[in-house]
Amino acid sequence: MPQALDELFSDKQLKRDSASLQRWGCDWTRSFEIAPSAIVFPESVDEVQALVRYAKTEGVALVPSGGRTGLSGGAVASHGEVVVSFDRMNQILDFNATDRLVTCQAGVITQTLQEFAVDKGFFYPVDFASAGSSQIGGNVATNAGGIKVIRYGLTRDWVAGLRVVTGDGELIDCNQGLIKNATGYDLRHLFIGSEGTLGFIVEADMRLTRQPQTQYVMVLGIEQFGDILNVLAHFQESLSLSAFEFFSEAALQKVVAHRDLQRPLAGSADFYALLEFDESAIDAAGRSYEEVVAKGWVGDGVLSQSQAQAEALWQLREGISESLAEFTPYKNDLSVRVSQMPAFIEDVDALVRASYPEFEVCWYGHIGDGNLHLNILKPADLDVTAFYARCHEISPRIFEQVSARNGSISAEHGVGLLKRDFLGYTRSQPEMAIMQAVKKVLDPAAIMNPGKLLPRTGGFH
Ligand code: 2HG
Ligand code: ZN
Repeated sequence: MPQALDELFSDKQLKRDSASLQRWGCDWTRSFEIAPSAIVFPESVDEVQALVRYAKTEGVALVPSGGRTGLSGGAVASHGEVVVSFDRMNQILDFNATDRLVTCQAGVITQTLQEFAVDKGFFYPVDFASAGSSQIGGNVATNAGGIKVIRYGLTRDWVAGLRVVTGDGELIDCNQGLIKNATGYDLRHLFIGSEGTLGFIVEADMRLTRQPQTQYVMVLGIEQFGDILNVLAHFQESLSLSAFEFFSEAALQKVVAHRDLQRPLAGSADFYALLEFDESAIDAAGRSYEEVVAKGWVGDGVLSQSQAQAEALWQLREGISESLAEFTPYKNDLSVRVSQMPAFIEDVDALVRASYPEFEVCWYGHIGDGNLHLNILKPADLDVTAFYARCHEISPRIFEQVSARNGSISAEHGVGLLKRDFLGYTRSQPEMAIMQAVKKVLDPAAIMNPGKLLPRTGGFH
């Protein structure tokens, strides 16, 4: 390890012990080698700039690290990289009620921003199960989505300004928190979702909105996969939903066992939909419920009677991912247009049944915005490498279905290492060539999260 890191950072900002390397060198994926050479904890933008300039001169690869809750290996350091943790840049720097803007350092935890907004009488609406550990910088770098996208959109929609340190060590201020700014290329959007491959986000101006009404949650039991979308369309005819999530009985069983939760309904169904809506929509939701039951799409349902029950019902959906971790799942995070979803689900379901007869498969996700999570569970007696090899054999066939419907092989989890070699199923060759050319401009020494996102084909990175 070059001596200079010790000169750039104090003892408390630099770790090289093996427990720390293992802890900060990975995300929630469990299939990649974890082998960083050091972890650094900058405390200021100046320190990030100095580090990047040093890394560029010395040819040291850097891996940015937020809350490490990613599911695609975007924050994994497998090749002796220096991990750049934003844990010590975790302050809210500014708030302006007129602008409805909060300026966050990259390491602010998502939930801290959500709570700060509520304290100020506002609302930060992007939400997901890992909000308690994920960081704003990571959310922006992966354009995180989550459970409220049908009402509030993605992280991208809440970023008003970004300060970014490029691979040259330059600090650039993108969009200055403005609403209107018609001065050419909006570089802010280039960095959103770039997974640290173009620059490191050091500060973000995040937009807030008004607090919503009290939310109610309904869970419905549905037998036919295809009817889930009929139910969605039917409810949307008469009310605005804040969320429309689904999960299969197999997924429900896992989360109920893992968190020791109550099942939502007296009986069971093959699938469940979870809907959330404003208090003022309760009557419309009740009428829609009667109608979807009458149509035979829904067998039974439950409506939250209290905030505590609404939260308990949400746990049935939000706890699924964590409950599957012990099965070393192979994760698919697919999206197509909502209109394409029924045919897409039918094709993927048939393919999965035929391809993985020996594996348990859990379906769940944000079906209201066209996003499916398909987790294939490793049988206890199969070795991880053999399991992943088998999944990698089948993945291209699933991705062909995605491609045929102009969908995405990574709706919200990012590309990282896990999906990198499959990027061509969603992005065209000319697009990938442009992405590589852009990377070369912003990261000429190829030190910013190298090997992530962009395929290695073409001899670049
Ligand atoms: C969710 O929606 C997360 O729960 C995780 O995006 C999905 O674990 C997954 O596959
Ligand atoms: Zn998700």
